[in-house]
Amino acid sequence: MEKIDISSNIKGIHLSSCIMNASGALCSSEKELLNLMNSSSGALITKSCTYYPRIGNEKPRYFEWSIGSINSMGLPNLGIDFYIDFFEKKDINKPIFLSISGFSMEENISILKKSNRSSKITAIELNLSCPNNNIEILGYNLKKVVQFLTYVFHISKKPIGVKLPPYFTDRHIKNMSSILNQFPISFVTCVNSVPNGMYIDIEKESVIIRPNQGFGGIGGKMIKPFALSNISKFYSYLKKNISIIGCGGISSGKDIFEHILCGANAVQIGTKFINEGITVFDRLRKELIEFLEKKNYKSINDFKGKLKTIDK
Ligand code: RRO
Repeated sequence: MEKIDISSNIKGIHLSSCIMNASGALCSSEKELLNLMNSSSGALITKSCTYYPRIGNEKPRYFEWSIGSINSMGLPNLGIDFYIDFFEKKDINKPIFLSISGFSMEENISILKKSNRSSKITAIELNLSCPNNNIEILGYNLKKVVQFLTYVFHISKKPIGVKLPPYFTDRHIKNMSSILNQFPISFVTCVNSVPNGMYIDIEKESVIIRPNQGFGGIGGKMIKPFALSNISKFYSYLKKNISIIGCGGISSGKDIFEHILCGANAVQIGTKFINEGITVFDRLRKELIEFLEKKNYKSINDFKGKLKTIDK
């Protein structure tokens, strides 16, 4: 019998485990979604969807090495109608998050209207941070974020969260937080991949991915310090009724502990899920429980957001 409770609550949405997939990681097709539904993940999030299906960028568009991953997928997805129909026919045993990433305000509004009609979709994660669209990263344009969220909250009947890009200055996070604090946001997910990275194949003296001259979003182990700093800063600036979902560089139970210590309520697994497959959720769950046992913690609330600083 498990003594340790790793369940989580995201503004009233109950997750039996605080560990879920990251949008984009093995969550696009019917087979992948079924796999996730049958897994021990505490929730499921879809690949960011557009109104119409997209095949995405030319391959090679994803590469992984020992400490990171680079991608320029270009939003391959099956379109909103597929995701709504897929869940409509299923018995659902965990919260379903629909990630959306339309190319314009109008497209996002049309997607949101469709998702309103689905009783199976628990919440929406608005992707404000796709690094590979060849249009700007919305999360870096605070004026547009205000316009966008104003529209969204007029239209959507579902709980709404936002997936944010990594920020690199305190002021940027402070300003973004004061905007988010003005809306009835349920959660923020920190962070999407770090934009405009590059990996070089020195044998070929070439970039490693084809799209966008080889530039792409960086994920995996090497981005954990940026995920942790963003979670920690948002935790200090956001109203306490906005939950934080941590994402970035998790490959062990201890990494999850760090995300929660910084203030995350739940965590998403991207690169490591792609690398290890569906059993990653069982392994991480076990590792987290064993670590909490050693620490003598009974639930994630015992240490969430309690990161210490070093006194003078
Ligand atoms: O599909 C992508 O290229 C992609 C997206 Br929408 C995203 O949000 N983050 C990412 O690393 N790749």
